[in-house]
Amino acid sequence: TMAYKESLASQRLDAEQQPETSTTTATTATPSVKPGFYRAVYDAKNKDDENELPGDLVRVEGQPAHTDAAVNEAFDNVGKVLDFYHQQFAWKSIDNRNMHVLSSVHFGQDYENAFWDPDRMQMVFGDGHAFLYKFTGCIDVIGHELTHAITEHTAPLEYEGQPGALNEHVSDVFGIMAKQMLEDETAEKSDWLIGEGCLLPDVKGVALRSMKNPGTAYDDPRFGKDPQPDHMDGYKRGTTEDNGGVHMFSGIPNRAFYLAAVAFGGYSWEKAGQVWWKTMNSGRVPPRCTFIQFADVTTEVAEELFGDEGAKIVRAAWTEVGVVR
Ligand code: ASN
Ligand code: ZN
Ligand code: CA
Repeated sequence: TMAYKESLASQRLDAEQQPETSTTTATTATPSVKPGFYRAVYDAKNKDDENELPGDLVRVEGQPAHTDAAVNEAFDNVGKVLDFYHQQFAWKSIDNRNMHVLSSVHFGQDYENAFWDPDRMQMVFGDGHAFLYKFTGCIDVIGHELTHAITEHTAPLEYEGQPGALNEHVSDVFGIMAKQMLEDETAEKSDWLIGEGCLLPDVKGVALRSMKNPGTAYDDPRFGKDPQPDHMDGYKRGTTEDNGGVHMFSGIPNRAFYLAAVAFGGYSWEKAGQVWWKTMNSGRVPPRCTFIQFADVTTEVAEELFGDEGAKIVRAAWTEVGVVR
């Protein structure tokens, strides 16, 4: 029922401002400094053609709220995700150079998806129809899509098979942390649901995905059951659909992140999130990274940041989902 983009191509991005490297690890205590973000929201006017994107410009930085709720939701939630990345990881916008963030709302007729368009370098949101809606209202969905763009600048994981599932996983990891920061929830307290609020009210389910319990997000006679396995026992090679099941097998690393975050305790972005962020910026994640390689790098980085105890926590999480022994 859901259409997926074919692939995420790597791309070069033009910088808006002077390059600035930052190695600072921010914490919750760091005050929010407006680092010069620039958001623009467009109305795609329900046209289905990607060639007509972005559409009509309706709201840019500094302008007051529009009459269209989807426009304001996209604008506000993009701002919250940019604040999250800046506060926790000292990262400026998509490319760390304050690249403008473009979003188009009302794409297509009854279009049930949201995606990062790598060719046009913008986010695109449909209105949904029978199963899903209100993508712009979910900060974790916006965080997920924006993270696809950021991943191209940190460790561009090929959008196919295991690296593709890791690409999906990383988008869920940073999407859920943006939501957890907004809701001031610790790892323990969080629901770990992606796209809670995006399922139409009559759908039997709670969200698009569950990072805590993959495979349990929905089960509806009309749309089927959440297909995510929560362990390598459920991993199948050779799936051609969905670029080799990138949205399916991301459940396995997702649960590992959840387990690590809860074991570390406190807010997810303080320990587990720092490990995953440093991993993506380590230069040790190749484009065709496998689950095992990713588990190894996160474990190494956990050791570097949090010593033996940190490495033990991360290793145990990957062991529990069957990626390593
Ligand atoms: N919402 C999906 C995603 O971000 C759309 C896609 O497959 N590109 O992964
Ligand atoms: Zn995605
Ligand atoms: Ca909730």
